[in-house]
Amino acid sequence: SFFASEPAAEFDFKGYLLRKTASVNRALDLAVPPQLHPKLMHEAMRYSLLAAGGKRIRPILCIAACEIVGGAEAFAMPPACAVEMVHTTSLMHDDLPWMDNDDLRRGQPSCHRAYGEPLAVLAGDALLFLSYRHLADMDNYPSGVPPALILRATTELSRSIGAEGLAAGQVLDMESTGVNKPIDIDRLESIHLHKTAALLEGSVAIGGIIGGGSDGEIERLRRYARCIGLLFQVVDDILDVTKSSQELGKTAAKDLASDKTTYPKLLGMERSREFAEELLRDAESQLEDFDPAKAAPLLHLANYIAYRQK
Ligand code: GRG
Repeated sequence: SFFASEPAAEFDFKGYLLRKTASVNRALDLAVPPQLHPKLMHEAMRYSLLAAGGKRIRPILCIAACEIVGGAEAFAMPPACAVEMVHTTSLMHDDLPWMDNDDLRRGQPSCHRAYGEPLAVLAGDALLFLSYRHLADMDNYPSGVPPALILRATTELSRSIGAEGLAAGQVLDMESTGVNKPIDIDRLESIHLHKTAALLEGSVAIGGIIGGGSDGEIERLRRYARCIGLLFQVVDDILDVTKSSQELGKTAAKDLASDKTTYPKLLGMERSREFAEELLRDAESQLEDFDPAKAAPLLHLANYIAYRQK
């Protein structure tokens, strides 16, 4: 861990994560039924979404944002499932041979390795459209959620995925990859803001909207999410370097030779660590005006992203 001190542990963050992960997984399992026709397509959707589940950071952020403004978990569960479906689609497509070309995802064969490329595209598309249906269908909510809020949330989801969000981030990233394409810090930040931060921002903004948050509260949640989005990437880059130097020889040259621009390459390790600390402090400061008890999950989530070891 590269920070001086970690937050005091009065709040049972581990228990919180376990509880929320379990309820998100239950809801996702119900959201994509297994036995529908065409069978293989539903199997591929469930494979990527459920068989090798990820950390569920986005749905948990969505629920925590709903709760910090006073909303109940049940209100945030449909959008929480929707953002995880979108995230899963982006990974299924990102792994394809003409994108990142990854054979493995979360330790298992990537969707296109398990089901073939056409199905990885189409099952991903199906999951993406299911995300909208799941978010917009009033039947998925407890009674009393105003339809206008669901409409706002739908707009928000769309914004975080498309030409202002995820998809743009992937294009910016592709355009910046290659040994003869050195990029500067603003460009690197723009890639991460679109590719990673946009969906995190969408997740908390939607949680805040569905929970009935004020414009001011939602704006602070957005700033928080942009900070942790960048933080996620800076820490990722730092861990890449520390990992390489531990696995002496084998991968030590990998980072230097890779055509990927990273924060340590642009800023050096010392300044990258400082930047990570600044981002964590900034994220934390966005939570200051909320009730501390309600803010604990988002505070710990930011620290979890900062202090993680992989
Ligand atoms: C239109 C949905 C859509 C996608 C098309 C392929 C693509 C554009 C975008 C790819 C974006 C991408 C791969 C972003 C990476 C984001 C990221 C930080 C992934 C790792 O997230 P974690 O750590 O993963 O939350 P887990 O496995 O825990 O879910």
